[in-house]
Amino acid sequence: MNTYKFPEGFLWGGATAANQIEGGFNEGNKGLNVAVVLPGGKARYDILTKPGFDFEIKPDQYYPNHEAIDFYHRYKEDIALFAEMGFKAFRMSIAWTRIFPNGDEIEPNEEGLQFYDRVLDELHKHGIEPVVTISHYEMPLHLVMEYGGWRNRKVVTFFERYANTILTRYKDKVKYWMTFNEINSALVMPINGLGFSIEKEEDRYQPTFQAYHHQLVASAIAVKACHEIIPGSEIGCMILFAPVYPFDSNPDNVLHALKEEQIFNYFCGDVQVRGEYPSFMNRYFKEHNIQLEIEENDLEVLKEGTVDYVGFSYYMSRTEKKEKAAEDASEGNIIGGVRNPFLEVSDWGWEIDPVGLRISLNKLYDRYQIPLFIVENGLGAYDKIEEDGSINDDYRIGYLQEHIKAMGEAIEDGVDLMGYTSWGCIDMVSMSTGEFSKRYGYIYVDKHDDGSGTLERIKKKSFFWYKDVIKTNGKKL
Ligand code: BGP
Repeated sequence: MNTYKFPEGFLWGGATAANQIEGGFNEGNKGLNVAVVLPGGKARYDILTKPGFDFEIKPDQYYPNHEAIDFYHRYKEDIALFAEMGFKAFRMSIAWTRIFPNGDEIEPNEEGLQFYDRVLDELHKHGIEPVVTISHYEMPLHLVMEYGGWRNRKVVTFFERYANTILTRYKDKVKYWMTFNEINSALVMPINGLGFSIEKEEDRYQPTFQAYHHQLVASAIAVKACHEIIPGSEIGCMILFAPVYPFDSNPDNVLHALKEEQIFNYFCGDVQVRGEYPSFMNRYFKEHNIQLEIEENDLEVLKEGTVDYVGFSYYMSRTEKKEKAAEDASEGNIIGGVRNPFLEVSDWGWEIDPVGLRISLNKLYDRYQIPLFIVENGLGAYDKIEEDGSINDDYRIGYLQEHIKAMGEAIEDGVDLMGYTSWGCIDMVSMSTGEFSKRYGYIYVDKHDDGSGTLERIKKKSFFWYKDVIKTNGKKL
């Protein structure tokens, strides 16, 4: 047993996203969204960055895995497995396109609303608290094609209608909400977050930050609505957080790392927690010729729509060097930087840094002084089924043990940490690669990159390990 003290009521659980688990991509009148339409991460970017979106949507363009893991039909079985592990919380997203198939309709799609009624009721049947992401990289494709994604101010109105609809519908079933998944990721993954990408790197700043402004206003509107519609609810922002290390003690590299941390890690969080643009953005806007179009009440809305907690994903740290690094980060490191020689990497080249999680928790809590919630953290790895049918994912247990220890240390450092929903509590489609072989789950799903498989669920060794962690509130790691 260890000495870490996790708070009573700590929200142990797991995290998922609609587009990566549900399937049923066109069932129940659901519309198409950016995330599930095109094969793999790279293919999706290439096609969507061609001017004028000159592609047709053909059946063979869908993920070979467009049924994902078929949570749409198997949610009762999966939720029973989460309950067997003792989950206190389950992070899920609501697919915007199940509620408004094209995104710009006036009336919602009742069949979509009823699906999430059933899922939320099933979670409560097992005493599991839903933690709902309003938009998890799942923008309706029609809003991308017809309006240009978040560049278009009209999308704020469409999002407000969507958020009000689900907040009202599920006000008695969901206490914990968050607005946009990894809202800051658009700087490295524009399609997922903002629903568009710009061909030439140097042209991207103005449209990206105007789109960010629209999304941040939309987030604040949803936060205000949540507080009005659901008294006692807690709604957070959600940031992809990666602490930035300077390459060495050269002050130029230390300053470069600080500026990278400000724009990537803090810009969106500052607006959503403090309710205003941070002053360091004034210089950034000037240096990148960004003139935001800010409507009359926008700044007041930002001020009123501040969040109750900071949700964030943690996978890795980032090491930055002012001059273009000789050796760039391992290609799997989707947020860039240079290779950190002190860190091992995963099967997909993501650096493994549990101390970085303790650093992240201290930095975020020092800055915001409101509860933190780790809503994504996990190890994507190749898993192997042994002769006897067992899956001995000791590498995943080791990864999670070290990161949970880092959480325990941070709590002793004085951090107010409210929960941990590890990423990919069940195997699913990888967001960045469209692959199945990149497995995160405590539960194996028999599904493969070529689309084959029985969809059978198999408990891995980590399933039983995590069950004990939750049962002992983190004492038994
Ligand atoms: C985060 C996304 C998740 C999930 C995770 C793992 O950025 O919020 O949806 O996909 O990354 O990434 P991947 O699935 O590419 O391994």
